[in-house]
Amino acid sequence: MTVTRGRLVVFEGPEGAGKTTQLRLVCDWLAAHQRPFTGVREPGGTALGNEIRRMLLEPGREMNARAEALLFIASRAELIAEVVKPALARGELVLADRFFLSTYAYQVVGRGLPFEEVRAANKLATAGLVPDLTILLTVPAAIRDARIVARGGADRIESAGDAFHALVERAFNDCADLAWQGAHPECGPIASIDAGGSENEVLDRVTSALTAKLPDLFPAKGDVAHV
Ligand code: Z5A
Repeated sequence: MTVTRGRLVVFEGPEGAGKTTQLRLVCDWLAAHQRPFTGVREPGGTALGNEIRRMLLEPGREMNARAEALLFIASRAELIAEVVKPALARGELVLADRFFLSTYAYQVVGRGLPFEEVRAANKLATAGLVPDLTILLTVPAAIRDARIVARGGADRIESAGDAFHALVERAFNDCADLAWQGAHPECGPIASIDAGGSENEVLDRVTSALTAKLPDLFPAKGDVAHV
């Protein structure tokens, strides 16, 4: 029997946009409907990746921007080889909390690293794997800041300063543009979602985008099962 390759759906956006919350809600629905899936987050998700995550996010650790980019990419290489590709080969849906779009926003635009070189390093890590869909959550900085304050704690990247985070936010906003997506095929299709409002209001928008792009996995409202 031939197993159809699974699909890779990525949740992206600046910190506090609600990626982790929405990914968890979609995973809850998949589990409740006995649909096989694998949920991962970056950086991390493997023994090596978790060690890299600790180094990358440790407050106060000094790190060159190039080393930082390569560590994010190394964590991705391990995650793809150890977890993502095997799950896709089993025909599973893989849901990822961040992927290359984050490296683009934080390291290329935020840190100012040369795009083509970072893109080449990422290609080495992913072996050409492209997301089937990226859900990009966008919400004004003031709302995100309030959510981050309510959550508490700040890691090394979150503490990088307002100018850095303004660049990152602008980079994520640029990705919503179709011309940008055409010039960045390694990112795959991106659906930009307004992440303002309650968790359930955002979930409604997320599931509409999932249904529009992946109707075989996420049936429309009124069909047998809907998120
Ligand atoms: N990074 C990078 O630089 N380069 C890369 O290539 C990659 C990553 C892959 C990972 O941190 C850091 O690494 C990240 C980017 C960088 N750093 N920054 N800055 P992480 O994995 O620890 O954290 P994060 O991805 O930034 O998560 P986050 O800050 O928690 O954001 P989120 O996942 O989008 O938000 P959330 O956890 O779902 O929600 C945050 C809070 O808001 C929480 O208390 C929720 O209960 C609340 N929330 C969520 N949704 C709502 C709504 N709708 N209403 C009200 N409150 C809400």
